[in-house]
Amino acid sequence: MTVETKKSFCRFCHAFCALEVDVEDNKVIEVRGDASDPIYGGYTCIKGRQLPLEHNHEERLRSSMKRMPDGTYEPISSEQALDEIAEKLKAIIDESGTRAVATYNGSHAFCNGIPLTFIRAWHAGVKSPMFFTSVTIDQPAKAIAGSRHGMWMAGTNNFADADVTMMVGTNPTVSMFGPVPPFNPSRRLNDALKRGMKLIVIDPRKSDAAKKADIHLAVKPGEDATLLSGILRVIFTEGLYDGDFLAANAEHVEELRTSVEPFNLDYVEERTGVPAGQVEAAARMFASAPKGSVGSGTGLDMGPNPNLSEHLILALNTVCGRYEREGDLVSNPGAFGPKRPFRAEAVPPSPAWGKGEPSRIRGLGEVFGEMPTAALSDEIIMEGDGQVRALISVGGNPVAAWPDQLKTLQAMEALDLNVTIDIKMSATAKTADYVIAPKVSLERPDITLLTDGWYPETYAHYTPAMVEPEFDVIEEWEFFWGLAHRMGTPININGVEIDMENKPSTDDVLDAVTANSRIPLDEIREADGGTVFRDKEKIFVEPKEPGNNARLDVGPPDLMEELSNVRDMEIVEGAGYRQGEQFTHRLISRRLREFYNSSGRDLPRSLAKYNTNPAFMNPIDAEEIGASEGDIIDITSERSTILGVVAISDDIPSGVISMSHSWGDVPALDDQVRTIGASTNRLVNNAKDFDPITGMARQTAIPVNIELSKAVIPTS
Ligand SMILES: Nc1nc2c(c(=O)[nH]1)N[C@H]1C(S)=C(S)[C@@H](COP(=O)(O)OP(=O)(O)OC[C@H]3O[C@@H](n4cnc5c(=O)[nH]c(N)nc54)[C@H](O)[C@@H]3O)O[C@H]1N2
Ligand SMILES: Nc1nc2c(c(=O)[nH]1)N[C@H]1C(S)=C(S)[C@@H](COP(=O)(O)OP(=O)(O)OC[C@H]3O[C@@H](n4cnc5c(=O)[nH]c(N)nc54)[C@H](O)[C@@H]3O)O[C@H]1N2
Ligand code: SF4
Ligand SMILES: [Mo]
Repeated sequence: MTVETKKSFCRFCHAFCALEVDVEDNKVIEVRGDASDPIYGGYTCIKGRQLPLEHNHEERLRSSMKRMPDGTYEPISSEQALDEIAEKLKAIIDESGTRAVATYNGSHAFCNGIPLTFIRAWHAGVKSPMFFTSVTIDQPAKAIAGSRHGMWMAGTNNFADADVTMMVGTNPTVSMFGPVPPFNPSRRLNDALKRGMKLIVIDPRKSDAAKKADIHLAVKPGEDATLLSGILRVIFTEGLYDGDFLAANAEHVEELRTSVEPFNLDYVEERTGVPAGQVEAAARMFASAPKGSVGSGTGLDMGPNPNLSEHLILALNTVCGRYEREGDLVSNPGAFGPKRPFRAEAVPPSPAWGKGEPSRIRGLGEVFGEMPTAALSDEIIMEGDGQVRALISVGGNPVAAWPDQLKTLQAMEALDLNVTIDIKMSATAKTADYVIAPKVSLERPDITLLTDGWYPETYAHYTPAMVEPEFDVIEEWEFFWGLAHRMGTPININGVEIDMENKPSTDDVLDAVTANSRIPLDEIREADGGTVFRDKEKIFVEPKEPGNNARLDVGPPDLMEELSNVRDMEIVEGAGYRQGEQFTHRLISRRLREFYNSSGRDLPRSLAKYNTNPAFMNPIDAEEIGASEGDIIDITSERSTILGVVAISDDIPSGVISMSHSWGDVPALDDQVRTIGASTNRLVNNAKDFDPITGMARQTAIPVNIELSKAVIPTS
């Protein structure tokens, strides 16, 4: 058998690195970075290099599964599963209405060009508003803050020619996220530092990014709003702001200035642990550089006051005028998005909440057209009109990822119909009535839709399927098409009515998804591999439209009130938030290079690096509780206790535990912590300290106590 080499791209994570794929006998046998690719230049990571194993893994589901009355699973054909599930959905809708039917779309609905669009359209056809995604347990604050502050149509300054970059709670060279474009971000960051770009990192621990920073502000977890206010105060008092830009394009500047005024540096130092001199230096470094912006990640948006904190990020860019201006080159006008103008003007605030379907839980409701995932377990558990009775999870793992794991487990049990589409028997799949086996990435045609706007130039990649699986697996959209076909509901994508009698091909669906593309998909299909598309005429940022007086709102009254409440909080001894709370540590979230949320925990080369999610802690803290490397500790929040495997590290400050999320399983398996890890979401209380707009629970900076565990855990 000969080996054939074809071009494709990795979808183990959302970075979509360009690959060369060796195929033999309809089997993926090896992948390499495509060195000829103009954007990625051959980059891959340890996860992507294990793609062949992911495809051929012995534990991969090669058929869909149905739960039997005794709790075991038996294979079921996808057509039979669809018949049964469609029947059940129809019965539930007849009895309880369409609100009883929800979908949750996780990270692997995003690492794929079709599901989000297709499943939204399915919801529209079924008339169910209950569309949930992982975004609302991730960084919903970004969309909320943007909708309240407004956005700059031409975008913030590019990373490629930035003189300064500030990163808050993000670690781009590991996460492929944040202000560095996630295409070989290590190289991009190193190149930028070599050409003289200054880097400021705000992170409690010495993260990979912090190790490269000119200034690292090791903020006490969860105190970012205070620190960012301190930075803004320095910029105002020292006159380092862009007065012309503010006068022409912003409103409520005075309100912002007076609101940050009480955040004097003594106070900021006491509360955040960052020395006053460092706050000053960071503010000067950021504000005095001509170009460059601040961006944030999960470390900011999962903490307390996420919308306020994210607003302060936007305000910092606005106050320093860190936007592309009239005459600047638009380096990436996008391939798959529609043609649109790029003008040097504000897109005014338009709050992305308070409309649409109300949630029955905690006064929440729709945010930017989705329902809040942090309240979905309550929507399932709480009886009464509108109760969610059927859940279809797509490429997500609620038991691992949703805040408040014990409540999530209760919800999974309470469902009348629990379906998950997953490549393996995940912690969630083990609670499901049906597990639908999907194709894995290299088995499907796909496009670089998610990353379209992040490229430094207009770049796009269409890949055909590399191999055709010889067993009964279907794509996510095929599952939803199959349901709609049986339920008699329509699917309309970008004005294209999908044929509901004869199943279209994946390429037909991709055509519908990209119906409004600036660059036609057929042109992208013609290229072999990832390609940079250069416009015949360069596109430059146009002047503001005459008569347009839209302004960015840097100091909306409700947020200024929230900021004043933050300032009024008493500074608590130890790690609690409120007076009377007795906690010694704050547990913070982080990512590990070798895994993608709960994915990768079956890949040997990843497991050789970590076979658990260690509880990283400072040597002094370990000594204080008598713990050594590899010991088991109890980590206790006000919600629950989990076990953690100690890993001692000088990179973690005293008072902080740093742990990766989405590990572990159900409580009955806790004694396997050394090989399956622990669920940090069991420490999270989704009904306390939640964000009142998005429902976002506090998933980092969680107050905890630690002690050497009395649990007897086998060492291997
Ligand atoms: N405490 C705490 N909680 C967190 C976070 C945190 O930092 N701290 N992070 C949050 C964030 S940012 C996110 S995005 C969420 C993630 O939440 P989820 O997306 O719900 O969790 P994942 O573990 O990414 O789930 C992905 C699932 O998709 C499956 N899968 C892999 N490939 C495919 C495929 O090709 N098709 C299909 N159908 N399935 C596939 C995997 O086996 C896995 O079970 O978790 C959130 N939860
Ligand atoms: N290898 C790998 N890559 C991934 C993922 C993965 O699991 N593994 N997950 C993907 C997903 S779903 C997402 S959303 C992105 C997220 O991308 P990022 O947001 O960049 O995620 P992290 O790498 O966890 O970086 C968050 C940083 O915030 C810091 N932090 C924690 N708490 C606080 C705090 O209170 N304040 C401040 N200032 N910092 C804090 C942590 O120490 C950490 O260094 O990554 C994606 N990429
Ligand atoms: S960073 Fe790694 S996992 Fe993500 S797309 Fe690239 S090779 Fe795949
Ligand atoms: Mo995420």
